[in-house]
Amino acid sequence: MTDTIFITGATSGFGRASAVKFAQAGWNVIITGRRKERLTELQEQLPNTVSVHAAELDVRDQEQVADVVQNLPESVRNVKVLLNNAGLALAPVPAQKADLADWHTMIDTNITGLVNVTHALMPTLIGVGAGASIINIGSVAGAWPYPGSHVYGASKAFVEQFSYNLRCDLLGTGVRVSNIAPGMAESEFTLVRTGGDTQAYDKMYGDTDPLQPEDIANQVFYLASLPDHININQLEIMPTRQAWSGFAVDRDQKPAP
Ligand code: NDP
Ligand code: 8X3
Repeated sequence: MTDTIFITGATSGFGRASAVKFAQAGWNVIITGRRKERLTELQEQLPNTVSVHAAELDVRDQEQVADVVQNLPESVRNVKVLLNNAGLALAPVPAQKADLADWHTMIDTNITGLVNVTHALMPTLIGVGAGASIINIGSVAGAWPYPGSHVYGASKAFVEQFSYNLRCDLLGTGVRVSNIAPGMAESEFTLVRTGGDTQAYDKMYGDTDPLQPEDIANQVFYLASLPDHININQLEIMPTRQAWSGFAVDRDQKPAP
């Protein structure tokens, strides 16, 4: 039987690149996201030698998640890999200037949405057993604090700990759980975070070599293709040209802005 991957946030970035990677490798793919036209466009580009099922899905909507999972066509019902990728950062400002609505949107998407989809698909994954995987997309922001990360980084810390905790409970089922924690990667992420600021996009990704969505897709595929007895708990990945900075110190004499 052909293996199937269920991808959240397949309309852009890592999710889209993963759909392409897995479909080209002969997997059936379930592509989901809110933007229907993007799903249609992607579906048309994927090889017709595999089953591709596109479903409009807002991961925040628990009923919609249940509906999509319950109504999967027979050809893609036996989901072997869940890629919990849908997510976003908002409010690139200090916490004290952030909009509370943006905080709620990040929590609803990065935490509640991921939990919704995981809960809905766990029985299927347990049914598949050995070799099945939940692959969560966390972030370096879940482990390393930086200004302006506030709720975004905290939501990704949830993803990391949830991944580890799931492993404890799924022990004995054969289902693997991994957290991928990428650093800077070029996608629509910064456009979403800044409300469409193309200058911020150019500043973020220009004059350096960020990770590309295909780099993350390759890691997702690597995890899914490992022998059944291997579980990589966490993969933290940065561009070679990204590293950490020093501690910040509040001084009486402020440097000129
Ligand atoms: P993109 O903005 O390119 O893609 C984000 C995807 O998430 C889109 O397909 C979007 O689809 C989907 N999405 C957002 N909100 C929802 C929702 N409510 N319901 C369903 N889908 C949703 O960004 P990336 O590919 O970079 O981001 C993918 C993941 O990687 C995110 O979890 C992000 O936090 C994480 N990440 C990104 C890094 C980076 O530097 N780019 C680094 C570390 C982690 P649609 O709008 O159509 O619903
Ligand atoms: C996205 C990476 O460094 O912008 O999760 O937080 S970062």
